[in-house]
Amino acid sequence: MNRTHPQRNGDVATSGSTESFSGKRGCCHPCGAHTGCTRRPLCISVVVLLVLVAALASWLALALLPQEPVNRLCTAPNNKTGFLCDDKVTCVPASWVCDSISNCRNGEDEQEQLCGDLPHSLPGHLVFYCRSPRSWVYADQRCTGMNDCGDCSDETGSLAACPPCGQDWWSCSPVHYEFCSCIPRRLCRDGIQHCLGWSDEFLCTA
Ligand SMILES: [Ca+2]
Ligand SMILES: [Ca+2]
Repeated sequence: MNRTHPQRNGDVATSGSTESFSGKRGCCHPCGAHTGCTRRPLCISVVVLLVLVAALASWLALALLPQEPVNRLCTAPNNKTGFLCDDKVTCVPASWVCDSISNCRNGEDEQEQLCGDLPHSLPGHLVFYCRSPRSWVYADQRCTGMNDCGDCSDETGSLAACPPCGQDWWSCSPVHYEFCSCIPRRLCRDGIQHCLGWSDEFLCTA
């Protein structure tokens, strides 16, 4: 009698069960019992592809998240409005930003993104808009005693809202264009008229 016995190295159908086949070969487990050994590279490829897709999705999610704007507001020496450098320590006076001199260690006060379209490319806190249309000065030029706007709107009136003349200044109507409502006391009693009513020469005390 000729009987056909199952072949030891046969395929799944002739070996009797997939489990015994897999156990002997020691492969194909990651993708399930019904896959053949010849698919193992395919299993690995699928896993690698999934990992890549997950990584790409994560990167895209991070890239598309709205970036938190860096808060650059700080107070520079002499209580001036300033620009905070990346080191989070150095505070550059507003008027030092975009002056073609790098004042932050990495030059972030001069970068194109900041200086490419003045004053619109500047953070709002660095800019003071004068009363005259399209005129602006840096925020730290407001209330300095000097007429930076040209129409004194950075020194007098409701836009600037400056405090009265400081102790180093004398209040009067200046003769010279460079001042607005105060002159430096060092100009008092120097023999030269600086106030319309001559108060700098007759009333001012240095
Ligand atoms: Ca600068
Ligand atoms: Ca000024």
